[in-house]
Amino acid sequence: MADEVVVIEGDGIGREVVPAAVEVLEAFDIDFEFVEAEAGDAVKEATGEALPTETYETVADADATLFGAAGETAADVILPLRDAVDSFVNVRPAKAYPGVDALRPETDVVFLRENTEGVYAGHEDRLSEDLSTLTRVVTASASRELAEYACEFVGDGRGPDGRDGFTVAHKSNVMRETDGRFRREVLAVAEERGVDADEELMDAFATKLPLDPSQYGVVVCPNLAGDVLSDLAAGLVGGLGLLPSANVGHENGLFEPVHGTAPDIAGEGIANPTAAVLSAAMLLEHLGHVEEGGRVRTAVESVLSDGPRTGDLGGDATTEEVTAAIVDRL
Ligand code: GGG
Repeated sequence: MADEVVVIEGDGIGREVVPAAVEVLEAFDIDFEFVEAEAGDAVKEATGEALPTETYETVADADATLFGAAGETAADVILPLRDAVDSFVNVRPAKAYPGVDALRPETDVVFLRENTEGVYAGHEDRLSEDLSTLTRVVTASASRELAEYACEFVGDGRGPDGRDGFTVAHKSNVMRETDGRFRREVLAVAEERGVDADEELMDAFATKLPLDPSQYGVVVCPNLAGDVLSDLAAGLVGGLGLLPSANVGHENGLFEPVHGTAPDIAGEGIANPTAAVLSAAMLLEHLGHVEEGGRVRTAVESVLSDGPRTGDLGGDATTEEVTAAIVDRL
């Protein structure tokens, strides 16, 4: 039976990098059924809805989704899409590749970001003209589920260099109840599973990561912290054009570059397709096409090493030229 993959380009450079990733997927002799769906600013302008119900249901029923980025409507699109695939963890690898001018070439870190709650979950209220509030939800069940995943992740050798432990980043010295619960549950699961886990206050982590990224491998963190810290790591490896992500659910998954719509370069055909193509590699692996996913990574690494590169990496190649080079080296 064909793997049903929903393709949502979204806005801005999503319209350029997602077709590049699809081109890479199409290069394999795999029976994919691609289903196009819409989300983001453009569909909101046309229909009044940033995430049409039809898109949500199509994503929920599919095997996997490849998503680009949403602009002003990001909050109305990204969180519900993650919910549609029942995602509990956002996996974000930040790796410095040979040939890329990275601030910290020794960086090889995978962030495992809690994906359903925390301050990022959108429980906000405007109580008056002067007062807005946010309710932060942290549950033992979501923290433990993330920790179970982290234990399996490192246990399977999926951490950088096969590292077999992880670091929990939190701020439990101040947010004693919420981050305190998160920290306690994650560390408890690690202990129950016999997995090495150490901990770092997230502000200290933000200082120590750029100073010496080699001391970190897999980093487990709350939702917003994962968003911010992975962007920090992007700055160490050569920019956001290089970071893919996987929103992993129990069966389904949503795969998207970490970057947004990049309105400054959208429409020019010069966006770096690497993050989207590496997200497609994660999609392949999620669907069990592990060998093909590995081939995509190898081809991407080869092109980054000595192939054409886009402007963000100091080159002048177009999205199409980089994509063609990747496909050529599969
Ligand atoms: N590619 C998804 C996207 O739109 N990224 C930009 C963004 O705002 N991301 C926030 C998030 O991943 O939670």
